[in-house]
Amino acid sequence: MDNSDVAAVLYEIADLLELQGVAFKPQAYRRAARNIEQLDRPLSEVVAEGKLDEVPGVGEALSKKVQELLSTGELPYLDKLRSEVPEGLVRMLEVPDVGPKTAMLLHQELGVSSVEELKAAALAHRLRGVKGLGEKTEERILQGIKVLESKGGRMLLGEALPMAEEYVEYLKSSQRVDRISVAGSLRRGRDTIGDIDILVGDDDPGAVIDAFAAYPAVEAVLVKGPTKCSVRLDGGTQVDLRAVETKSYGAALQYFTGSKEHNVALRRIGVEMGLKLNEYGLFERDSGRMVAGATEEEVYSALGLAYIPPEIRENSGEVEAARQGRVPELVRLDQVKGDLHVHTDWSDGSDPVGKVLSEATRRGYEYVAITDHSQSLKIANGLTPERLRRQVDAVRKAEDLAGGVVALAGSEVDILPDGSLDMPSDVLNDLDIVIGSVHSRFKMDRAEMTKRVVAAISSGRIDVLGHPTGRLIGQRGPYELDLPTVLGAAAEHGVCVEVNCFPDRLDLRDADCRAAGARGVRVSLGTDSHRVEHMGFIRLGVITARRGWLGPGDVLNTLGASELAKHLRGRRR
Ligand code: DGT
Ligand code: CA
Ligand code: CA
Ligand code: ZN
Repeated sequence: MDNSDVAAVLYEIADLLELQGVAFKPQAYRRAARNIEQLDRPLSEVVAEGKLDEVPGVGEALSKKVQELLSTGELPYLDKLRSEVPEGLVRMLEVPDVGPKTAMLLHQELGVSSVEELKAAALAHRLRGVKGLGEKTEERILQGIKVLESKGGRMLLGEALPMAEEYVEYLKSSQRVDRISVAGSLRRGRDTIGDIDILVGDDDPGAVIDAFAAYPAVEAVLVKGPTKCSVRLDGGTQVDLRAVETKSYGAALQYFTGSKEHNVALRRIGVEMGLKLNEYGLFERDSGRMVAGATEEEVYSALGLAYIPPEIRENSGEVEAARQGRVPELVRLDQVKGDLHVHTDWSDGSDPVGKVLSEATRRGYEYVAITDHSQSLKIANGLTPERLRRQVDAVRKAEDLAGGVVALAGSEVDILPDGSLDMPSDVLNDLDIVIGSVHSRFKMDRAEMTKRVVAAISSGRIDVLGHPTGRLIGQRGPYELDLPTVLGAAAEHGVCVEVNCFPDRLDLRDADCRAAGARGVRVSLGTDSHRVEHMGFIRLGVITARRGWLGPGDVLNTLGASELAKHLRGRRR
């Protein structure tokens, strides 16, 4: 159990207590949980030194529970609470905008005790009759249920990708295997993944299938046969393995990468040419002779198509483009020369500037932008103008010590509800890069929100519009925003739009990236890192940009350090 596991238990206790109508205690549990999360060393160490009760908020009673949890991994008190509260009521807390207080209220007033019942009550407009709730809340809750449903059992790309890579590495190292790749939506890089698909090309796949089923993280083997196996991992993720002969590997990879719609379009082309396409190869319909199959390239080529990268196989114009030999060149990770959105311990990040610069150097970057929050974002310890000026000096000094990597002194400045910026212009003008972001009043109506964002873009003070739609996958939909109008303003004022690479953001999303590219608006890739480990999320942004058909010329941070500086200097002041 690490600190965040312990904190998660305390948060759950707080929710359960609140659902029972217990006063005060929930806040105490949350406070302790927050402080434990923020500790900079393992709780077990603190316990070993007998200093647990020195952690703020952890009193005597709590300290006993935490120790019990750490030593046994269990807590009967939690089990007891869980048994006292209906499970459906707990699941209601997953609906955005439904906290324990609201859930309790709805339970008492309307007898609602599951998400399904909540949805029915909201659709029947029974929520608006409950004191303290109104029409607006009712709409928000319905919207929240929709967001929850849309995520379904899906998992984030940023979670699935490392999980699948680890699995593939394990298979490669434990068994000789001819060919192996991830396939499905994961290979196409969708922002959420239903299940993980892995394809093996080998003429004797028995051993690798056995190894697949014996993977330590497997909780249950669902299906196992000579050419396929499906498992469920601890935590519930399903993984499908398919094995084909090496000579069919390319056709199978094409087939199992999908999308279904893309495959249908390809098969149709095959039919017109008198060919049959399936997961075993491309065959002449009449003679049955195999025309292609070992590689994807030869399959596409035999269909008269240029190779189509997996990320754009969604039947949204790519087949036509490939027929005309006009498949766009897509941006690659190795073309990205720096990260343009990083937080440090000056605001709500946990690492100092120097550590960020070391990580940028380690990644082979030419530059990295330090972009902490501005003062109106109080919970994030946003910087006042004075602190930002001091930070600029600190960034310059750190750059001198860093040995080569360029440190861009920047800010992620709040776009206030009236469209003004949370930092005086003279301070902004001394920065190397400015991201403007909306962090408050998400529920403005469409016209107001659009006006707010366009005002910031037109101010001439920001270089990048940060996480432009504000969506959090599975938690919060995009705010009401007229994106074409925003992109039009960005084009006019030469402002870039961000592809925020954080796994639950990926904002702009793929389709919106494509809209930006079509209007000649460049995107800026930023990880929004709050610790240096997050800087690895950059590849998720690259995948998203690729799904939006963007090439290196559409992405601001493919510029080298000096061209980037020239671009940025030319824009403001
Ligand atoms: P997911 O898992 O929901 O995120 O989406 P996918 O695309 O990974 O779908 P999945 O796992 O059901 O199947 C993997 C691929 O296999 C899919 O992208 C295309 C191919 N595939 C599966 N079923 C069919 C089918 O009935 N027809 C065709 N043409 N292809 C299929
Ligand atoms: Ca899949
Ligand atoms: Ca599958
Ligand atoms: Zn932000």
